[in-house]
Parts: sequence; structure tokens; C-alpha cells
Amino acid sequence: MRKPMIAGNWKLHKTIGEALDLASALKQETAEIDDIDIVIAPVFTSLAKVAEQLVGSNIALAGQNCHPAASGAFTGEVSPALLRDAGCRYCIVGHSERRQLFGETDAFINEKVRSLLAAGLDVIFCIGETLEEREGDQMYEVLATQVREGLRDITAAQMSQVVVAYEPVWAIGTGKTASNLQAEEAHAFVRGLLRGLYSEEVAESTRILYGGSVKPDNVDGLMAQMDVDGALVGGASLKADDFLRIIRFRR
Ligand code: G2H
Repeated sequence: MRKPMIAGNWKLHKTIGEALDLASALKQETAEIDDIDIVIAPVFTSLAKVAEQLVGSNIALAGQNCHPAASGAFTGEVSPALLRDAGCRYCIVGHSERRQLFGETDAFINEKVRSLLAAGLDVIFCIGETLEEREGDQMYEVLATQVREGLRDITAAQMSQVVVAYEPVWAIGTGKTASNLQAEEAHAFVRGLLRGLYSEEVAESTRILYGGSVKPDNVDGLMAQMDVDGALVGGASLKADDFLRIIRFRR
């Protein structure tokens, strides 16, 4: 049985004060929830303060990105160890915005995954096809490459620290959500990839989140799918009411 995870990716939004307000509202309202892993990913500058605020809560903190190096001359970058130092348990890796806007390759993403795992953080590993790739019948090939290359040299034992997030690029921030069936098809395919690369046990125990315009009014249908184990939520994670409704999804 896979424990559901609902993760909020705040992207480039919220001052420290705004982040603390939202974290505080979420902390208060989720005090009784222990059957779902709840994660929020504020911007780097808010992490340490939000971590203090979340002490004693059921909410874990994630970085939105990292650099694979432990330290060195990498102006503007943040290492896995520093994310841990700031209070993070997780880090998002391979988000399509990183792949598309910042030119991140599967190989670079793989370096980050390895570095994060070595530093003791859990990874939320994002994959997803563009509209062009879907319409050109390349979706399965693209997902297979992203999974194989992104998880290269990651062992079956390490996979217990990895959560996969399927985020079709055409559904991100566009208001277009994948249909329940489209999400399930992709998730079942990804689970099959994990079965082939690792084992039945890894495939059955790895959580696969759906991301891309998840909202209070579509979360229930998505979460009802057999292979959808949670959601990575962008826009709708910025308001307490919406995010709380998503956390309280009904299957
Ligand atoms: C996909 C998602 C969160 P949104 O990027 O990672 O964002 O829910 O706004 O589509």
C-alpha cells in the first residue's frame, strides 16, 4: 500500500512573510492528518524560516532545485547538504520548467538525483512529455528515456527515497489537466518501466504523483486512478483553502 503524497510547488512566489502565513495556516489545519505525506516547496530564501515554523507539524519541506556539487565555485547554486541544513527532507528534480527554461538534460538531472540521495534527501523526480511529443506518438519513448537516464545508477534500495512525478508539459499552468484516463495510462506505463528496470517490489512501492493544473475540482477523479498516488500542485498550492481541499481529496 502506497501512502499518498500531496506536494505543493510554490515556484517563484511569496515573500518570507507570505510563506510563513501560508505555512502557519497549513500547519494548523493538517495537525490531525497522518495518513498522507504533505510537502511544500517554498523559494530558497524562505526555507529556513518556514522550517522553523513547521516544527511539530505533519508537513515536510522540499527544495525546488539543487546543484549536484557539494560546494565550490558555482555562483547562485545551492547544494543538497545546504537544503538539508535549511530543514528540507525532499528536493524536486527535473521539473519541466528546469528542463525547458534552464536547459537541464537527463544526465545533469541524474547527477542531482545521485547527489541528493547521497546527502540523505528524498527526491521528487519529475518527468513528462510536451504536446508535440504526445501528438507525434513519442510520449512513451520520451518517458522511458527520462526514467532510464534520470535514474541511471540508482539502486533498488535507493528507490525507497524516490518519488516520481508525471507532469505532462502541456498541462502545466495551462488550466488543461490530463483526463483521468490519460493520467492513469501514463502512470501505469511508468510503473511498468520501474518493473522492468528494477523489480515488482520497487514498481509496487514507488509513489507516482500526477502534476499539471491539479485543482480542488479535479483532484478526486485523478486520485481515484489505481496508479495515481498523489499530486504535485503548483498554482493551487498557493492558497490555503485550495491546497487543503486537495489534501483532503476523496477517493
Ligand atoms: C506543474 C504544477 C506543479 P501547476 O508544474 O509542479 O504546476 O499545478 O500550476 O500546473
